[in-house]
Amino acid sequence: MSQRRAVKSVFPKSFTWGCATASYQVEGAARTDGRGPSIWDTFSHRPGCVDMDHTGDVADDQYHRFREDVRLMKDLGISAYRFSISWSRVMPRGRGRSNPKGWDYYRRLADELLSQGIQPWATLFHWDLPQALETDFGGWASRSTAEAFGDYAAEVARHLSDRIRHFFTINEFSCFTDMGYFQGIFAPGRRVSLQERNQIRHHAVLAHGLAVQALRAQAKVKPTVGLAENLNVCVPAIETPEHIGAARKAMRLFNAPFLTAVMEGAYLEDYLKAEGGNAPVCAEGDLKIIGSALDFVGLNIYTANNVQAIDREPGFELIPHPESFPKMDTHWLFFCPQSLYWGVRMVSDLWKPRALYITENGCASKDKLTATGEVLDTDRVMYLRNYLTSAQRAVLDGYPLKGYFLWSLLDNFEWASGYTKRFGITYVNYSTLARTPKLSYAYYREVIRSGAVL
Ligand code: PNW
Repeated sequence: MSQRRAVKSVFPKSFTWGCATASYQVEGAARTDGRGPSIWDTFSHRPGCVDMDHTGDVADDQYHRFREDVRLMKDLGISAYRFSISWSRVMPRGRGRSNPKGWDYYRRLADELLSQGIQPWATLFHWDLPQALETDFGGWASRSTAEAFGDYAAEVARHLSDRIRHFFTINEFSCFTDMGYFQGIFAPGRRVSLQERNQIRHHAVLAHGLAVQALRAQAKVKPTVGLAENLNVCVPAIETPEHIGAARKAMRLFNAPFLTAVMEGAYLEDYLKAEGGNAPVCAEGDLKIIGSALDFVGLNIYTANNVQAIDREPGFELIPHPESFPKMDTHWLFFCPQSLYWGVRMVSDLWKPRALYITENGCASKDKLTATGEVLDTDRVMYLRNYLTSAQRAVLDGYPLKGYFLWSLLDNFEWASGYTKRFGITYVNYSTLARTPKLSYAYYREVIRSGAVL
């Protein structure tokens, strides 16, 4: 065929296409303009905690280069940018004194986005807890941190809700609670007991609920409030009613401490029974706060677990990934495109949220610059094509999937892996901080332009 075939749009015009990042991973400027230290500054500066002892001191320097990055977004054609607010940049000790220069930065960023027709979507907490709260209270081990988070959310609403309408309270509960305080592989790198782990989880979901209420109470214009959760997605090993039912049951239980509690305003009996004497202690009214109604639910989905039905209790079984299961360039990132469809479908069927967004999806690849200065990441294009096809299936089935945010706009500080893992659709040279759009950037631009998977 000599002529270019017109592609039929599948995603509606109103579909939100975006990219996501997080403060500590991209901003840099760690000691600039009065920013206080966070637990990730402390952790990354402790030898041996992060690969190659990399830190977020400079990262992508988005703090100084945000105009260039907004241009990249504009050329890409996205209509929304998901970024996070560094709590210790705006409140250096986590509570009390505010830092005007910190608020100014997020105002400048929001204004630049809006001037280019891009909606700012702000996450209040993407793991960079102010160090002072860790030092003074033991961080998330204390209920005081949840309360401080509610107060901080009220401050965010007061300072930024005139220009930012979309808010995520918290990003990914399990990563900063379990991985930070129980496994100790993320900041603050502690290894607490099972009871403390469960209490920390409780403080995290409580903080989310307090923030939902504070944002609504203090916002100048009615905000849209949700969260971004990397739920444990269960896909049926085979798409039969039997296995689908088993996967749904598994999903509700595996997410019991976090998303299930948030959506149901209750802890499952099975979760409490399994934890026994280590179950979290709740104050009166906590669960009602945790279950505060949301405007939308954001799902960070990269991979999934296969589940099959069995004819003994509990009726389902998780199938471990065989050694030969294909993976992207990270040990946990199994290639499982149907996770987007099943994540959306299961959450819809279980809890009927008003709206759903994929708030993160993407992969790490071993990207290399060619001699001519290109990055031809065909593996990431393959990943995105398959995952987006799966998102498209959810839209075609009529599930309320309203948008998709790709992780990430730029290569950035990948937590304990430092800069060794690249998740961007734009390549960052960490010596010069030059940005080079990859092949996957061009691919995503075409998907956005045509409203269909190509
Ligand atoms: C998410 N896991 O983290 C985060 O929200 C991002 O900040 C991060 O850069 C991105 O995904 C890529 O990793 C995750 O072990 C970290 O399954 C670990 C896991 C999942 C998500």
